Amino acid sequence: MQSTLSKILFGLAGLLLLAAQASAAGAIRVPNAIWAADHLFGTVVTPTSFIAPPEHSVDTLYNFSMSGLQGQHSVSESYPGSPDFNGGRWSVKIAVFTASGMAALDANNDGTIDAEITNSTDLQAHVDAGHIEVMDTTIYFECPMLP
Ligand SMILES: [Ca+2]
Repeated sequence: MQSTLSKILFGLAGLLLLAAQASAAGAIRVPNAIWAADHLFGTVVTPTSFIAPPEHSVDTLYNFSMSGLQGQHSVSESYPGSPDFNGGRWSVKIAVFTASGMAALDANNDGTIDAEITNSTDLQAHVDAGHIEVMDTTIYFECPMLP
């Protein structure tokens, strides 16, 4: 019992230490993070997040981390140079592959998408075809898109 509690507390301390290190570092550069308009942008992860911003002040970022397939980077509907780009302020949506989507996009059934979706137009086509379901979240955060 006490051993378990010690492990939990030790684990929490480790997490806090990691968070402190990330905070001290300020920002973490991540190359090749976000697809938009067939270009793979890098980003800088910062601890900046916010709650319920006005809809016009954010762009949609589709996250595939719980999609059911490996190998698909996030996809953005907007990007630097696009007239409606909000500078890297994001509203996150979760994209999940359906059974027909997995059959279509992972034909060799190895758990990794055969060819990545590289723009929001193609993503929407897959949604319309029933390959992807999109779920809203209340996750909002800021990270830039770097060429
Ligand atoms: Ca595959």
